[in-house]
Amino acid sequence: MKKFYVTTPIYYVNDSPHIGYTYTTVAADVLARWNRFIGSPTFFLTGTDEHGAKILESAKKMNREPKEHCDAIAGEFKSAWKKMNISNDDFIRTTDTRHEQTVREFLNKLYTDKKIYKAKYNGLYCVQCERFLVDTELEGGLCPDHKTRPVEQSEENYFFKLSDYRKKLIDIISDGSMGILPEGRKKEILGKLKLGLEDISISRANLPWAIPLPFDEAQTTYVWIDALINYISGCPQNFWPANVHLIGKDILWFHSVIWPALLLAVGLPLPEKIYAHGFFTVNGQKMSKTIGNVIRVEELTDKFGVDATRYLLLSAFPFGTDGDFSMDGLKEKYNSDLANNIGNLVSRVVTMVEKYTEGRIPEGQKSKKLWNELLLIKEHYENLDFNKILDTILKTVDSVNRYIDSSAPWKLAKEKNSKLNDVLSNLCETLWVLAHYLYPIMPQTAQRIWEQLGQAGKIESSNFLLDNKIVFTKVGSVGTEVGSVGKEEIKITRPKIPLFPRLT
Ligand code: ME8
Repeated sequence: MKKFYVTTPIYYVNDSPHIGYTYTTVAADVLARWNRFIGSPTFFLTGTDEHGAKILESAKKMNREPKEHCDAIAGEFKSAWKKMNISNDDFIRTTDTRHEQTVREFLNKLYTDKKIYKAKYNGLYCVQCERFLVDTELEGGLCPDHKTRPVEQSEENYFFKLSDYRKKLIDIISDGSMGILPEGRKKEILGKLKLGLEDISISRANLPWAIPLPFDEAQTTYVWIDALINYISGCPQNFWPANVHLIGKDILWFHSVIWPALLLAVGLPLPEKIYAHGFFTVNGQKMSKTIGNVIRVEELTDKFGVDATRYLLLSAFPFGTDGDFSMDGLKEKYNSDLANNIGNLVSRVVTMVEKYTEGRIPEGQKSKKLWNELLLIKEHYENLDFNKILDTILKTVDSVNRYIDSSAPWKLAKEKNSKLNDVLSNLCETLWVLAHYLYPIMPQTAQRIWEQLGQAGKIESSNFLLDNKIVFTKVGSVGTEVGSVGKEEIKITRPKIPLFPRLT
């Protein structure tokens, strides 16, 4: 089975975690959970970006020592991810000794292989972006993203020979040997590369809060070079190259141009895919501290619960595109997709089995595979097409609800018609399969459905996604004693609390 290594950006510790970071991290978690479920050896890395002028400024503002500040915010990220049920295998911090050591080795290799040279540089630096801006990017002299005036910097720095890699980058991006997704982003990067590529400064002369260059301690490492190397320093043996670097579109240039060029320069394999998702606004406005519309993770989890928040983030708009969030929109989606659709289906089926067959999953004719379409989801996961995944799930739930309406089990029960068993057994199987496909997105919900179907243990130990066999296991058995649909011992239980209580 092919290994799977997925990463998120490492987030700046200038601010507490908000739903922008949660968006990317949940998406990466869904991919990691899916890959583990289908049996791939999986490694999922996230972490925090802790050096540079921006972090130093934010520490000063909060009257904290830089490291103390980083510890506090990195701790907030860790607990936010725990709360969101994020299954990262490691959490890398750029202040970790293991990371600093890797950065030194990486830079030393570039230096000894003569991929770095010293030169004078004059430029306009935006601390919030942590990069130099060129004149054509400015709007009225200001950074277009942060609306702040960049500062003029003139110093002697070390430069990486980025321009040497222009042709090679164009080739590997054009022929798809390093994937950039969605397709539109690939075109955007190729377009820019065709215009030219300049060398970049990789060090700073007067910035103490950064990793000193191993070959010239008077200079420190540029924060972006430091940060990108986290994907190597946090990667266990045999997992490189990354299969997916999941990022927002704001940092695509760094990941699709600078990062692969650095890897080519040190002779390491390139990531398989870089996926840049869209950016979202809140009620039509950019999420920012100044506007005061930053949504914290807890605001969503307090209202909707963890699983629903994961679902709502991924379903609000197509993954690769920009979109807008509004609390009203999220609530509407919660009620329609989760309370009325998925939650209601589970409750309908479980209630009928309890009422008509005393909680036993009956044996019946499998006349109809209601869940056939769910099998297509595998391909959507491979393409990171979260929208198609969710659409397929909702379509299936819709058609199962229609199947219930048309087969009217309540009538069959009244008539003591033996077809009732066929219908109920079909429905139980469908919920069983559905729970598997819901698991990566809503792991706790999937587990609850699993338990309501009378299944013991953890749903993630099920083999269904490997062998497509439905095997209902008797509660209390130790894994070897398996039953099939119809075993009397399997009792399904109606939950005391609905999966998704309706919000008013
Ligand atoms: O750029 N919509 O970190 P960062 C969607 N440290 N995604 C959003 C978002 C929004 N409104 N706001 C933030 C950095 N994000 C560097 C990365 S990696 C080697 C170094 C997400 O704290 C999105 O994933 O500014 C975006 O790319 C990332 O947060 C930027 O996080």
